[in-house]
Amino acid sequence: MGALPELDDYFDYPDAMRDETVVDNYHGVLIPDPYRWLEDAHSKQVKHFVSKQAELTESLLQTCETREKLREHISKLSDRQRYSRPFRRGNKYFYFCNTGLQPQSVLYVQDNFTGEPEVLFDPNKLGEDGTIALSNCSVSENGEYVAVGLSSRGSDWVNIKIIHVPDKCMEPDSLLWVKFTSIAWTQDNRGFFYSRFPSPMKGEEVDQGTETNINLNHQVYYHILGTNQSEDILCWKDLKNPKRMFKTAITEDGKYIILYIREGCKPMNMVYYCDITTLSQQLEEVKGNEGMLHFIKLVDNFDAHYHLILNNQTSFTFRTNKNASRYKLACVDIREPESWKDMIEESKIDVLVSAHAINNDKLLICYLRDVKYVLQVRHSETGQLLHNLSIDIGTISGISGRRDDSVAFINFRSFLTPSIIYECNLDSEKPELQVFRESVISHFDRSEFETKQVFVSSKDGTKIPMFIVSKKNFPLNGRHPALLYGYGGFNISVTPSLNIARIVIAKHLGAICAIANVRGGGEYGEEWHKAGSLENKQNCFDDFISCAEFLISEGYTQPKRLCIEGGSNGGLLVASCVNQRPDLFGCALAQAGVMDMLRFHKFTIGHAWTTEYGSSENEEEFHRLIKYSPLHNVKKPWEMTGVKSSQYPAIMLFTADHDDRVVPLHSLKLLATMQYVLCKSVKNSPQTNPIIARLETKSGHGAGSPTFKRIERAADRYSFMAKMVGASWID
Ligand code: X98
Repeated sequence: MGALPELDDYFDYPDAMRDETVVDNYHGVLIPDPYRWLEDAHSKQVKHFVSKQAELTESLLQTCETREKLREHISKLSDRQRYSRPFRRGNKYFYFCNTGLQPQSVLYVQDNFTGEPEVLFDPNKLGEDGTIALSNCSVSENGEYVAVGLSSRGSDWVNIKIIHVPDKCMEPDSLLWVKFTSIAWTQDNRGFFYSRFPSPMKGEEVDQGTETNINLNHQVYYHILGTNQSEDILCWKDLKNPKRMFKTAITEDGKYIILYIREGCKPMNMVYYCDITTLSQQLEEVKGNEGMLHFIKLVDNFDAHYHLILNNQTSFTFRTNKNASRYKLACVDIREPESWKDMIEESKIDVLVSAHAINNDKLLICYLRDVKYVLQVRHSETGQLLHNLSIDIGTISGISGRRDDSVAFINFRSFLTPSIIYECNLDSEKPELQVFRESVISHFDRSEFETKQVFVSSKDGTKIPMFIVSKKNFPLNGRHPALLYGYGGFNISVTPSLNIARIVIAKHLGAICAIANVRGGGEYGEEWHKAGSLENKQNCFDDFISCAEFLISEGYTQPKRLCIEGGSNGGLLVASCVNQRPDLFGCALAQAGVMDMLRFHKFTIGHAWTTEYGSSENEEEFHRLIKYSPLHNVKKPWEMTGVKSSQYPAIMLFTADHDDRVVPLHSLKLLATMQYVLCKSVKNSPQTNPIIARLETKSGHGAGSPTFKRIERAADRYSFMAKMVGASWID
């Protein structure tokens, strides 16, 4: 184990002007915002600030001894063939494959199941050094056309293009200003429904993905193949409720379009439907009078979440959390919309996380039991359990197959298992999982590692599950470097999954990697989610802190060797915990975090998160947010504790110029604030641990990031961690 760093050099952080005149009045409370100018990403001053910070960070990273070795080893273990599940449309099969280090995965097609695969679309050929990602892919019913959503430089914006499968050529159709969309083909293969926002006013366009303006007035359109986007038919909008978001699906029988309506990120939505057996005629009418499709309201309130699993004519089966925190399947005949019946009742312990209708009357059901997946075959009309399909401890990360397929393809992964794709014939008397494709990692011997799950008592006594991945047989001597990861929000469960970079740091830095399933996620259903949102948000931080304390008290590590990590909502988790317990950690990595809790709702899709956090526009919620908003709670620890040497852990914030999900201003403002409060405003500050930011270009919130960028980011992140917690390379 290496010595802890002695970072006596005072960092010469770039100057950042403080505009003391910017002060907001929130319900009578005055809150200064001296770095408001950092919100204008296009200004010269911000570009200058960003480039100076990037220079400083790079100069520090160059001193991190493990950076190159990490890059090399993560690269070596990433260099393996990775396949997606195949899926069938018409008589063709489609799948994605990445040979290893290709920036983006390539789309393949083959005639029938045993045909020779051919490249259908390779996003790597689109120039821009691998930063154009395929974010959506939807194939027409006859397998003749593929609508692909292309995202540039990590932005959430999507440009839909169409590929003609027989000649593999791109059609001239090009759909812009598309975001947060499904692509739902009608079964006549004539076109599809998609959702978009209004295009910006002339003169207001900037480099797509760098805007911060709020996304409002989502609308559903129907695009007819071979036409110009200006001719697309508006099918749904709701200008009276500009924050509502729409997603469409076509039932497998092709008879109905389902409109899901959400407002915010709560697992709650309305459901409307429209009989589209006479779609052509309806579209003509809609087009003529600029009206909308005639949708019928099935669920017209935001009481619960509903997702259609299957229909038999007018009998619809939904996965829902209506009066069922852990979800259930419920049926309704749409001719009697008031009369719902449970088909699979809520389990007393497990969360029903997904259901897929395959082979006519079979359902593949996934449950989550203490954060591990359980897979079952049930009857689609009675819900009766037919078979338990035994799987290892891990995650079912996806299932493909439809009612007219007898075979399902099932993706499995775990902490020490890269993706396995199973094939399961649901037509057989006793369906079994057979390995269809398995990703093999050379130079990786999983028997060197172990995974365990512990349950940590949080501040209020709630048991928090935590996975621990490490090399086998290490002594609990309290000296190991440790990485603790968490997310804690939006009903998102953090389930077992292989992370190559973490395997590398477990092996070569002797690190133990812990994954805390803090409240706010969906691990135990909606109750668990609610217990970590709105007025309960502090529970997330308490849980994470308790997990850190557990790692210390049980002899895994010690504060100076403990690094916490999280992204997005997890970036907020990390930054809040650092503010609340700066003494507990040696290093913190906060990626793309929501850091300004008073203003997040003003930018891009931030308004949708008020269902999780509340809003500073509401007085009661303002008082809650100000208590934990990372930007507003940076305090000098030596003043809080009276201990002169107390300081913040080493901190690396991460953001990217095309992150239009959590816009960069959050991290930039927090960075300037921390550098000022802890360092620049104090003569001979005790804060010698660095506070820096990795500011990426041509990148966004994370999705669609090319392989080489993922590798570089991980190497930078963990080489910084290694230096800060005193971990040296073990061969
Ligand atoms: C979002 O903000 C997700 C954004 N988003 C979507 C899609 N639909 C949405 C509908 C309503 C609200 C938000 C929606 O991406 C969507 C629809 C169809 C296809 C694809 C996407 N999320 C939160 C986030 O990114 C949590 C995860 C999803 N955050 C960043 C929360 C705080 C930090």
